Amino acid sequence: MIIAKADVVVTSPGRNFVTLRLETEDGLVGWGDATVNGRELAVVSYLRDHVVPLLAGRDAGRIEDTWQFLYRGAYWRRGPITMAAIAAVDMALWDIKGKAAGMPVYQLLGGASRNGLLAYGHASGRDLPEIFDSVREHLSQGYRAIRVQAAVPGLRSIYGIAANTAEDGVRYDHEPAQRGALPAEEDWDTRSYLRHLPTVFEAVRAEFGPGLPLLHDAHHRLTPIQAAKLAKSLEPYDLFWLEDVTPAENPEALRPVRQHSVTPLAIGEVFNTVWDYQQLVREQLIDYVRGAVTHMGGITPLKKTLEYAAQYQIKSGMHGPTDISPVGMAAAMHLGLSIHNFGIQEYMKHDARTDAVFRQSFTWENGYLHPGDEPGLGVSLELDEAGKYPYQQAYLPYNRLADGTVHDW
Ligand code: KDG
Ligand code: MG
Repeated sequence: MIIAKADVVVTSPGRNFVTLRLETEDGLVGWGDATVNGRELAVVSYLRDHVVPLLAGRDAGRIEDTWQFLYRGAYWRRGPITMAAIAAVDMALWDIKGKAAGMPVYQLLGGASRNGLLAYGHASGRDLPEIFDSVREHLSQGYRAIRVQAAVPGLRSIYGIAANTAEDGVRYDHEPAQRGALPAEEDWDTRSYLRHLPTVFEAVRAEFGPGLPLLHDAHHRLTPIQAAKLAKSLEPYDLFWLEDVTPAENPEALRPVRQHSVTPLAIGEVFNTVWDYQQLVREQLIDYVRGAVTHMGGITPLKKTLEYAAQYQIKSGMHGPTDISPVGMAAAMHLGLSIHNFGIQEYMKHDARTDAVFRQSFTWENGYLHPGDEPGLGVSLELDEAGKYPYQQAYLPYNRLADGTVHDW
Protein backbone atom coordinates (compact mmCIF):
# COMPACT_ATOMS: atom_id res chain seq x y z
CA MET A 1 0.00 0.00 0.00
CA ILE A 2 2.40 2.67 -1.24
CA ILE A 3 1.11 6.19 -1.93
CA ALA A 4 1.49 6.85 -5.65
CA LYS A 5 -0.27 10.17 -6.07
CA ALA A 6 -1.65 13.10 -4.12
CA ASP A 7 -3.85 15.86 -5.54
CA VAL A 8 -5.72 18.80 -4.06
CA VAL A 9 -9.23 19.55 -5.33
CA VAL A 10 -10.82 22.96 -4.79
CA THR A 11 -14.52 23.26 -5.52
CA SER A 12 -17.21 25.77 -4.63
CA PRO A 13 -20.70 24.27 -4.86
CA GLY A 14 -22.34 27.04 -2.80
CA ARG A 15 -19.24 27.46 -0.68
CA ASN A 16 -15.54 26.59 -0.99
CA PHE A 17 -14.17 23.16 -0.08
CA VAL A 18 -10.57 21.92 -0.16
CA THR A 19 -10.19 18.17 -0.51
CA LEU A 20 -7.10 15.97 -0.65
CA ARG A 21 -7.13 12.89 -2.87
CA LEU A 22 -4.55 10.18 -2.19
CA GLU A 23 -4.12 7.17 -4.45
CA THR A 24 -2.04 4.09 -3.74
CA GLU A 25 -0.06 2.10 -6.30
CA ASP A 26 -2.71 -0.63 -6.09
CA GLY A 27 -5.47 1.86 -6.94
CA LEU A 28 -7.07 2.58 -3.54
CA VAL A 29 -8.27 6.16 -3.21
CA GLY A 30 -8.59 8.08 0.06
CA TRP A 31 -10.22 11.48 0.62
CA GLY A 32 -9.46 14.12 3.27
CA ASP A 33 -11.08 17.48 4.13
CA ALA A 34 -8.76 20.51 4.47
CA THR A 35 -11.30 23.35 4.36
CA VAL A 36 -10.58 26.45 6.47
CA ASN A 37 -13.52 28.78 5.98
CA GLY A 38 -12.45 32.07 4.36
CA ARG A 39 -8.75 31.09 4.21
CA GLU A 40 -9.06 28.12 1.85
CA LEU A 41 -6.19 28.86 -0.52
CA ALA A 42 -3.64 29.04 2.30
CA VAL A 43 -4.27 25.34 3.00
CA VAL A 44 -4.17 24.56 -0.72
CA SER A 45 -0.70 26.06 -0.90
CA TYR A 46 0.44 24.32 2.31
CA LEU A 47 -0.68 21.01 0.87
CA ARG A 48 0.44 21.45 -2.75
CA ASP A 49 3.73 23.17 -2.05
CA HIS A 50 4.84 21.48 1.16
CA VAL A 51 2.98 18.22 1.86
CA VAL A 52 2.10 16.59 -1.46
CA PRO A 53 5.80 16.37 -2.45
CA LEU A 54 6.47 14.38 0.76
CA LEU A 55 3.78 11.75 0.27
CA ALA A 56 4.62 9.74 -2.86
CA GLY A 57 6.43 6.52 -1.95
CA ARG A 58 5.28 6.47 1.69
CA ASP A 59 3.50 3.42 3.15
CA ALA A 60 -0.20 4.40 3.29
CA GLY A 61 -0.71 2.01 6.21
CA ARG A 62 1.54 4.00 8.55
CA ILE A 63 -1.02 6.54 9.75
CA GLU A 64 0.51 7.35 13.14
CA ASP A 65 4.02 7.63 11.72
CA THR A 66 2.89 9.88 8.86
CA TRP A 67 1.05 12.11 11.32
CA GLN A 68 4.11 12.44 13.57
CA PHE A 69 6.32 13.05 10.51
CA LEU A 70 4.10 15.90 9.27
CA TYR A 71 3.58 17.40 12.75
CA ARG A 72 6.99 17.05 14.38
CA GLY A 73 9.00 17.07 11.18
CA ALA A 74 7.77 20.49 10.05
CA TYR A 75 9.28 22.30 13.08
CA TRP A 76 6.41 24.87 12.71
CA ARG A 77 3.69 23.13 14.65
CA ARG A 78 0.01 23.89 15.23
CA GLY A 79 -2.21 26.60 13.75
CA PRO A 80 -5.35 26.10 11.65
CA ILE A 81 -3.62 25.95 8.25
CA THR A 82 -0.96 23.42 9.25
CA MET A 83 -3.40 21.26 11.20
CA ALA A 84 -6.07 21.26 8.46
CA ALA A 85 -3.44 20.11 5.96
CA ILE A 86 -2.27 17.31 8.29
CA ALA A 87 -5.90 16.42 9.00
CA ALA A 88 -6.60 15.89 5.32
CA VAL A 89 -3.70 13.43 5.02
CA ASP A 90 -4.79 11.63 8.20
CA MET A 91 -8.43 11.29 7.04
CA ALA A 92 -7.37 10.09 3.59
CA LEU A 93 -5.11 7.45 5.14
CA TRP A 94 -7.91 6.18 7.43
CA ASP A 95 -10.16 6.08 4.36
CA ILE A 96 -7.58 3.98 2.49
CA LYS A 97 -7.01 1.68 5.48
CA GLY A 98 -10.75 1.05 5.72
CA LYS A 99 -10.99 0.30 2.02
CA ALA A 100 -7.99 -2.05 2.24
CA ALA A 101 -9.59 -3.85 5.21
CA GLY A 102 -13.07 -3.86 3.66
CA MET A 103 -14.41 -2.14 6.80
CA PRO A 104 -15.93 1.21 7.72
CA VAL A 105 -13.45 3.35 9.65
CA TYR A 106 -15.48 3.15 12.88
CA GLN A 107 -14.75 -0.59 12.98
CA LEU A 108 -11.02 0.11 12.84
CA LEU A 109 -11.42 2.61 15.71
CA GLY A 110 -12.87 -0.05 18.02
CA GLY A 111 -16.36 -0.59 16.65
CA ALA A 112 -19.65 1.13 17.42
CA SER A 113 -20.32 2.27 20.99
CA ARG A 114 -23.88 3.27 20.08
CA ASN A 115 -26.49 2.83 17.36
CA GLY A 116 -26.47 6.41 16.09
CA LEU A 117 -25.25 9.92 16.83
CA LEU A 118 -27.61 12.45 18.36
CA ALA A 119 -27.26 15.61 16.26
CA TYR A 120 -28.31 19.23 16.69
CA GLY A 121 -29.33 21.73 14.03
CA HIS A 122 -29.36 25.52 13.88
CA ALA A 123 -32.62 27.41 14.39
CA SER A 124 -32.60 31.17 14.24
CA GLY A 125 -34.76 34.18 13.55
CA ARG A 126 -35.15 37.92 13.74
CA ASP A 127 -38.04 37.71 16.19
CA LEU A 128 -39.90 35.08 18.23
CA PRO A 129 -42.33 34.01 15.48
CA GLU A 130 -39.40 33.44 13.10
CA ILE A 131 -37.46 31.56 15.76
CA PHE A 132 -40.47 29.36 16.61
CA ASP A 133 -40.97 28.61 12.89
CA SER A 134 -37.33 27.72 12.52
CA VAL A 135 -37.45 25.40 15.58
CA ARG A 136 -40.60 23.74 14.20
CA GLU A 137 -38.97 23.32 10.80
CA HIS A 138 -36.00 21.56 12.46
CA LEU A 139 -38.30 19.35 14.53
CA SER A 140 -40.11 18.37 11.34
CA GLN A 141 -36.76 17.38 9.81
CA GLY A 142 -36.25 15.01 12.73
CA TYR A 143 -33.86 17.04 14.89
CA ARG A 144 -34.08 16.18 18.59
CA ALA A 145 -31.73 18.95 19.76
CA ILE A 146 -31.65 22.52 18.51
CA ARG A 147 -29.30 25.49 18.72
CA VAL A 148 -31.16 28.78 18.97
CA GLN A 149 -29.70 32.09 17.74
CA ALA A 150 -31.64 35.33 17.83
CA ALA A 151 -31.28 38.78 16.32
CA VAL A 152 -30.88 41.52 18.93
CA PRO A 153 -33.30 44.48 18.78
CA GLY A 154 -31.54 47.60 17.56
CA LEU A 155 -28.76 45.76 15.75
CA ARG A 156 -28.83 45.65 11.95
CA SER A 157 -27.42 42.21 11.26
CA ILE A 158 -25.90 39.48 13.39
CA TYR A 159 -23.96 36.42 12.37
CA GLY A 160 -25.81 33.14 12.12
CA ILE A 161 -29.34 34.52 11.75
CA ALA A 162 -31.00 33.00 8.70
CA ALA A 163 -32.58 36.07 7.21
CA ASN A 164 -31.24 35.33 3.75
CA THR A 165 -33.23 33.56 1.13
CA ALA A 166 -31.12 31.09 -0.80
CA GLU A 167 -31.32 30.78 -4.57
CA ASP A 168 -33.71 27.85 -4.29
CA GLY A 169 -36.08 29.95 -2.16
CA VAL A 170 -35.47 28.01 1.05
CA ARG A 171 -34.31 29.73 4.25
CA TYR A 172 -30.84 28.36 4.60
CA ASP A 173 -28.83 29.26 7.67
CA HIS A 174 -25.43 27.97 6.74
CA GLU A 175 -23.31 30.60 8.50
CA PRO A 176 -21.65 31.64 5.27
CA ALA A 177 -18.32 33.05 4.40
CA GLN A 178 -19.89 35.51 2.01
CA ARG A 179 -18.63 35.58 -1.53
CA GLY A 180 -16.95 38.82 -2.48
CA ALA A 181 -13.70 40.74 -2.33
CA LEU A 182 -14.25 42.10 1.19
CA PRO A 183 -15.78 40.76 4.41
CA ALA A 184 -19.28 41.95 5.31
CA GLU A 185 -19.49 44.23 8.34
CA GLU A 186 -22.02 43.43 11.07
CA ASP A 187 -22.73 45.22 14.33
CA TRP A 188 -22.68 44.26 17.96
CA ASP A 189 -23.76 45.45 21.39
CA THR A 190 -23.10 43.14 24.32
CA ARG A 191 -25.43 44.84 26.83
CA SER A 192 -28.40 44.56 24.45
CA TYR A 193 -27.53 40.92 23.75
CA LEU A 194 -27.29 40.05 27.46
CA ARG A 195 -30.65 41.70 28.12
CA HIS A 196 -32.41 40.13 25.16
CA LEU A 197 -31.20 36.53 25.02
CA PRO A 198 -32.74 35.23 28.29
CA THR A 199 -36.15 36.50 27.12
CA VAL A 200 -35.74 34.45 23.93
CA PHE A 201 -34.91 31.26 25.84
CA GLU A 202 -37.75 31.86 28.28
CA ALA A 203 -40.15 32.06 25.33
CA VAL A 204 -38.67 29.06 23.50
CA ARG A 205 -38.85 26.91 26.65
CA ALA A 206 -42.44 27.98 27.27
CA GLU A 207 -43.37 27.14 23.66
CA PHE A 208 -41.53 23.82 23.26
CA GLY A 209 -41.54 22.44 26.79
CA PRO A 210 -38.85 21.26 29.20
CA GLY A 211 -37.64 18.20 27.29
CA LEU A 212 -36.09 19.61 24.12
CA PRO A 213 -32.29 19.97 24.37
CA LEU A 214 -31.48 23.63 23.51
CA LEU A 215 -28.06 25.04 22.75
CA HIS A 216 -26.66 28.52 22.14
CA ASP A 217 -23.45 29.90 20.63
CA ALA A 218 -22.01 33.22 21.88
CA HIS A 219 -19.25 33.21 19.22
CA HIS A 220 -16.44 34.27 21.59
CA ARG A 221 -17.88 37.78 22.13
CA LEU A 222 -18.00 38.23 25.92
CA THR A 223 -15.62 39.16 28.72
CA PRO A 224 -15.32 36.61 31.56
CA ILE A 225 -17.76 38.46 33.82
CA GLN A 226 -20.26 39.04 30.99
CA ALA A 227 -20.03 35.35 30.15
CA ALA A 228 -20.68 34.43 33.78
CA LYS A 229 -23.71 36.70 33.80
CA LEU A 230 -25.09 35.09 30.63
CA ALA A 231 -24.52 31.53 31.86
CA LYS A 232 -26.27 32.39 35.13
CA SER A 233 -29.19 34.15 33.48
CA LEU A 234 -29.79 31.18 31.15
CA GLU A 235 -29.74 28.63 34.00
CA PRO A 236 -33.55 28.51 34.39
CA TYR A 237 -33.85 27.37 30.75
CA ASP A 238 -31.66 24.30 31.23
CA LEU A 239 -29.38 24.55 28.19
CA PHE A 240 -27.67 21.45 26.82
CA TRP A 241 -24.68 23.76 26.37
CA LEU A 242 -23.58 27.34 26.05
CA GLU A 243 -20.82 27.60 23.45
CA ASP A 244 -17.79 29.84 22.98
CA VAL A 245 -18.73 32.43 25.58
CA THR A 246 -15.26 33.99 25.74
CA PRO A 247 -12.37 34.38 23.25
CA ALA A 248 -10.78 30.96 22.90
CA GLU A 249 -7.17 31.99 23.47
CA ASN A 250 -7.57 32.42 27.23
CA PRO A 251 -8.67 29.26 29.08
CA GLU A 252 -8.74 31.04 32.45
CA ALA A 253 -11.60 33.22 31.25
CA LEU A 254 -13.92 30.29 31.91
CA ARG A 255 -13.12 30.11 35.64
CA PRO A 256 -15.56 32.87 36.66
CA VAL A 257 -18.20 31.36 34.38
CA ARG A 258 -17.84 28.03 36.19
CA GLN A 259 -17.88 29.72 39.59
CA HIS A 260 -21.17 31.48 38.91
CA SER A 261 -23.26 28.93 37.05
CA VAL A 262 -24.07 25.31 36.32
CA THR A 263 -24.87 25.92 32.64
CA PRO A 264 -22.77 23.35 30.70
CA LEU A 265 -19.98 24.89 28.60
CA ALA A 266 -18.62 23.92 25.19
CA ILE A 267 -15.59 25.37 23.42
CA GLY A 268 -13.00 24.56 20.80
CA GLU A 269 -14.17 24.91 17.20
CA VAL A 270 -11.13 27.10 16.52
CA PHE A 271 -8.73 24.86 18.48
CA ASN A 272 -6.05 22.85 16.68
CA THR A 273 -4.32 20.56 19.18
CA VAL A 274 -4.73 18.82 22.51
CA TRP A 275 -2.62 21.61 24.02
CA ASP A 276 -5.46 24.08 23.46
CA TYR A 277 -7.62 21.86 25.68
CA GLN A 278 -5.07 20.85 28.29
CA GLN A 279 -5.89 23.37 31.01
CA LEU A 280 -9.61 23.45 30.22
CA VAL A 281 -9.84 19.68 30.62
CA ARG A 282 -7.50 19.36 33.62
CA GLU A 283 -9.36 22.07 35.54
CA GLN A 284 -12.72 20.77 34.31
CA LEU A 285 -13.70 24.19 32.97
CA ILE A 286 -15.70 22.73 30.07
CA ASP A 287 -18.22 19.95 29.49
CA TYR A 288 -17.88 19.47 25.72
CA VAL A 289 -14.95 19.39 23.30
CA ARG A 290 -15.95 21.23 20.09
CA GLY A 291 -12.91 20.43 17.93
CA ALA A 292 -13.49 19.38 14.33
CA VAL A 293 -11.57 16.47 12.84
CA THR A 294 -10.67 18.85 10.00
CA HIS A 295 -9.14 21.53 12.24
CA MET A 296 -7.64 19.33 14.97
CA GLY A 297 -5.19 17.52 12.68
CA GLY A 298 -7.37 14.51 11.86
CA ILE A 299 -8.97 11.47 13.43
CA THR A 300 -5.70 10.32 15.05
CA PRO A 301 -5.11 13.34 17.36
CA LEU A 302 -8.78 14.14 18.02
CA LYS A 303 -9.33 10.58 19.26
CA LYS A 304 -6.43 11.07 21.69
CA THR A 305 -7.82 14.44 22.81
CA LEU A 306 -11.25 12.95 23.44
CA GLU A 307 -9.74 10.05 25.38
CA TYR A 308 -7.92 12.57 27.58
CA ALA A 309 -11.20 14.47 28.07
CA ALA A 310 -13.01 11.23 28.92
CA GLN A 311 -10.97 10.88 32.10
CA TYR A 312 -12.78 13.99 33.35
CA GLN A 313 -16.25 12.97 32.09
CA ILE A 314 -16.00 15.60 29.36
CA LYS A 315 -17.78 14.62 26.16
CA SER A 316 -17.52 15.28 22.44
CA GLY A 317 -19.52 17.92 20.60
CA MET A 318 -17.67 17.96 17.31
CA HIS A 319 -17.97 21.03 15.10
CA GLY A 320 -20.21 20.35 12.09
CA PRO A 321 -21.31 23.50 10.24
CA THR A 322 -21.45 23.44 6.44
CA ASP A 323 -17.84 24.55 6.13
CA ILE A 324 -16.87 21.07 7.33
CA SER A 325 -17.08 19.15 4.05
CA PRO A 326 -18.97 15.85 3.80
CA VAL A 327 -15.56 14.13 4.11
CA GLY A 328 -14.85 15.93 7.39
CA MET A 329 -18.39 15.19 8.60
CA ALA A 330 -17.96 11.49 7.81
CA ALA A 331 -14.68 11.43 9.75
CA ALA A 332 -16.50 12.99 12.74
CA MET A 333 -19.28 10.40 12.50
CA HIS A 334 -16.89 7.42 12.46
CA LEU A 335 -15.00 8.83 15.44
CA GLY A 336 -18.18 9.77 17.31
CA LEU A 337 -19.73 6.34 16.80
CA SER A 338 -16.68 4.58 18.21
CA ILE A 339 -15.66 6.61 21.28
CA HIS A 340 -17.36 6.07 24.63
CA ASN A 341 -17.63 9.75 25.59
CA PHE A 342 -19.70 10.93 22.62
CA GLY A 343 -21.95 13.84 23.57
CA ILE A 344 -23.68 15.29 20.51
CA GLN A 345 -22.81 16.04 16.86
CA GLU A 346 -23.46 19.39 15.20
CA TYR A 347 -25.14 18.77 11.87
CA MET A 348 -26.10 21.47 9.37
CA LYS A 349 -27.26 19.98 6.13
CA HIS A 350 -25.21 20.70 3.02
CA ASP A 351 -27.06 22.00 -0.02
CA ALA A 352 -28.01 19.89 -3.04
CA ARG A 353 -25.01 21.00 -5.13
CA THR A 354 -22.59 19.97 -2.40
CA ASP A 355 -24.35 16.62 -2.04
CA ALA A 356 -23.95 16.09 -5.81
CA VAL A 357 -20.20 16.80 -5.61
CA PHE A 358 -19.65 14.52 -2.60
CA ARG A 359 -21.27 11.07 -2.86
CA GLN A 360 -22.09 10.02 0.71
CA SER A 361 -23.19 6.88 2.54
CA PHE A 362 -24.24 8.34 5.91
CA THR A 363 -27.84 8.08 7.12
CA TRP A 364 -30.03 10.58 9.02
CA GLU A 365 -32.97 9.00 10.79
CA ASN A 366 -35.11 10.24 13.68
CA GLY A 367 -32.51 12.79 14.74
CA TYR A 368 -29.58 10.36 14.63
CA LEU A 369 -26.67 10.21 12.18
CA HIS A 370 -24.84 7.04 11.19
CA PRO A 371 -21.77 6.99 8.92
CA GLY A 372 -22.94 3.86 7.07
CA ASP A 373 -21.05 0.62 6.49
CA GLU A 374 -19.16 1.24 3.29
CA PRO A 375 -15.45 0.47 3.57
CA GLY A 376 -13.46 3.57 4.55
CA LEU A 377 -15.14 6.89 5.34
CA GLY A 378 -17.98 6.32 2.88
CA VAL A 379 -17.58 9.59 0.95
CA SER A 380 -16.07 10.20 -2.47
CA LEU A 381 -15.72 13.35 -4.50
CA GLU A 382 -17.08 13.33 -8.05
CA LEU A 383 -14.34 15.13 -10.00
CA ASP A 384 -16.53 16.06 -12.99
CA GLU A 385 -19.18 17.57 -10.75
CA ALA A 386 -16.56 19.38 -8.62
CA GLY A 387 -15.05 20.87 -11.79
CA LYS A 388 -18.27 22.76 -12.47
CA TYR A 389 -17.71 25.01 -9.44
CA PRO A 390 -14.43 26.97 -9.47
CA TYR A 391 -13.11 28.62 -6.28
CA GLN A 392 -14.71 31.93 -5.34
CA GLN A 393 -13.20 34.40 -2.92
CA ALA A 394 -15.23 34.44 0.31
CA TYR A 395 -14.84 35.90 3.78
CA LEU A 396 -16.53 35.42 7.11
CA PRO A 397 -18.14 38.67 8.28
CA TYR A 398 -16.74 40.67 11.19
CA ASN A 399 -18.42 43.05 13.61
CA ARG A 400 -17.98 46.55 15.03
CA LEU A 401 -19.39 48.30 18.11
CA ALA A 402 -21.50 51.47 17.78
CA ASP A 403 -18.37 53.66 18.08
CA GLY A 404 -16.64 51.79 15.25
CA THR A 405 -14.37 49.54 17.35
CA VAL A 406 -13.73 46.08 15.87
CA HIS A 407 -15.17 43.55 18.32
CA ASP A 408 -14.29 39.92 19.08
CA TRP A 409 -15.70 37.09 17.10
O1 KDG B 1 -16.16 28.98 9.91
C1 KDG B 1 -16.90 29.47 10.97
C2 KDG B 1 -18.11 28.63 11.20
O2 KDG B 1 -17.77 27.29 11.10
C3 KDG B 1 -18.65 28.89 12.56
O3 KDG B 1 -19.11 30.17 12.61
C4 KDG B 1 -19.77 27.99 12.87
O4 KDG B 1 -19.83 28.81 15.12
C5 KDG B 1 -20.09 27.95 14.32
C6 KDG B 1 -20.75 26.74 14.77
O5 KDG B 1 -20.91 26.59 15.96
O6 KDG B 1 -21.08 25.92 13.92
MG1 MG C 1 -19.76 27.84 17.11
